[in-house]
Amino acid sequence: MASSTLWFSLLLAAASAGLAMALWPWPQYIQTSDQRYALLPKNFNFQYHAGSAAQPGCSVLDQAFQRYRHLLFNTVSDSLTEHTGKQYQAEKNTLVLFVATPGCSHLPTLESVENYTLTINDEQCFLLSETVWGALRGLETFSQLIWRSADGTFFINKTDIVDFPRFPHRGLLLDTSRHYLPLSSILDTLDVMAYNKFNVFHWHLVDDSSFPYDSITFPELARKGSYNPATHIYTMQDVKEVIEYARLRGIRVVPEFDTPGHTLSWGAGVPELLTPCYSGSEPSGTFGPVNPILNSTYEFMSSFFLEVSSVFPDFYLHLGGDEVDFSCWKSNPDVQAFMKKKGFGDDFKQLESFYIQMLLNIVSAYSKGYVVWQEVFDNKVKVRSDTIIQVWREEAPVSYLKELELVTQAGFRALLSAPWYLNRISYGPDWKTFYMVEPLAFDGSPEQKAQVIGGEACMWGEYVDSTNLVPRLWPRAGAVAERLWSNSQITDLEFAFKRLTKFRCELLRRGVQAQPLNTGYCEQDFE
Ligand code: CP6
Repeated sequence: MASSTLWFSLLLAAASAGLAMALWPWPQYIQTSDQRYALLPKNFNFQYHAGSAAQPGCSVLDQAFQRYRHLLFNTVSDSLTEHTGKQYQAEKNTLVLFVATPGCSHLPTLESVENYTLTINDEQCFLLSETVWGALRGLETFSQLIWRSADGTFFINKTDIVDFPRFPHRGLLLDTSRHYLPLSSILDTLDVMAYNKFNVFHWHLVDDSSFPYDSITFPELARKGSYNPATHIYTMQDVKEVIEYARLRGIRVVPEFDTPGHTLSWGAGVPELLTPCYSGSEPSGTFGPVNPILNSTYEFMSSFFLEVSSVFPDFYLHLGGDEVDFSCWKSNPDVQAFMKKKGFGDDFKQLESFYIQMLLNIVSAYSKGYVVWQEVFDNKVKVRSDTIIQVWREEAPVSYLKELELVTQAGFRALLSAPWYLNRISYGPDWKTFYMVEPLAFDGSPEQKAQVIGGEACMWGEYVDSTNLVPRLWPRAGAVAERLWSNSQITDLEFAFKRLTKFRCELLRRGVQAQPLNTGYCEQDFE
């Protein structure tokens, strides 16, 4: 790690150039200078180095070249490209890529290496990475380095960047149950995630409100449980499209099928799945969490998760386990009898543990790893040692930092979400509180800290649909993206504010309706 003196001199070098200031998230090491090179859109191209493991035909990079060419130069009208006829001594019209290891048709994983180096000097304009995923991150950085002068000429400054993520799991949660999000909203979000170097789409697909996932094995789930089975569902084709669109951007799709709580919408499509609640000695007609006392429940879960395990290729599934309301279980005489038989007394956490353990065993048998919400850990469910615990509660039963300490002390890997609720809005610059979170500011050994694999910004959907999703996400989610990518020393709010303001203008230029951070305007004109 650079000493802090060197650190700040690098920052100042970049700041004085004034141009790299729009970089978001900030790279690990950067050296820039005032020396600049012109780029001519009609001559510009991306090239694979002859020795690169990736070559033409590599879908991930071929398509990325097309996207970035479009992003960079599509606004250029012919009159501008042909423009003044000025000759520039120093032109840079080729970015050469060298990818060290093959793998263009793979999926990104938690273990994917995203490192890259970007070198722009008199000799070369060169992007070096170990994997195609690193190349994608480097292409995004490259696109953020290019700027336009008043007469419309494109420039890039002499720059050296060595970059890699601080955390390997940098996620964004979207909730498509409380409100259905059209496929286009999801795909558009994946684009902007890539601009921010997010690499995990946590798809909270279903919940109490609706069940939009169109299961092949159990078509009644969406037919009866979605808001509208003709329009408000995700077909198998939609799901495949999301996964491939994400892959091409180096983003993993981790689907969440939350049980045993948050499952009301499952009830319509699967008779007997939910626990009937009682008032006195009579069923009240309402239903609670998944019924943990029936064999049929586990038979259903086996079939359902068999399908889910094959539809979603990521190694990890999110199995939920949060906010289980015990009142319905308590009211049900059959559940009470089951508790007695099992010797659980009146400790409903033990019943919850029983259910979760059954479920985890089912999913383990499908060779999947899993992520669960923190209650599964808090309630002392026996889980595999490679389980990932997602910390979402801000204070209770302990502060989120204390929870990270406990989870990692117990040897589990952890993900942090508690301080990063994008759905929660307040007057003023709340991005600063997201930004100033330090995920490793808990007492623990270096080994414990290494168990924090990252975090996720969450957009719960109770008050969000496609009308307000984009401005509520961006640029605020960017604060989380930088915290999870950049060096822990990058905490200067003024520096962040300047860059995030520019980055927001760049998002507008790219067609993203990102909300303003404060008063002001954007220099560039945009459609
Ligand atoms: N939905 C589900 C939610 C929340 C959770 N699970 C939630 C509740 C309160 C806050 C944040 C998130 N809306 N299914 C908890 C993980 Cl503050």
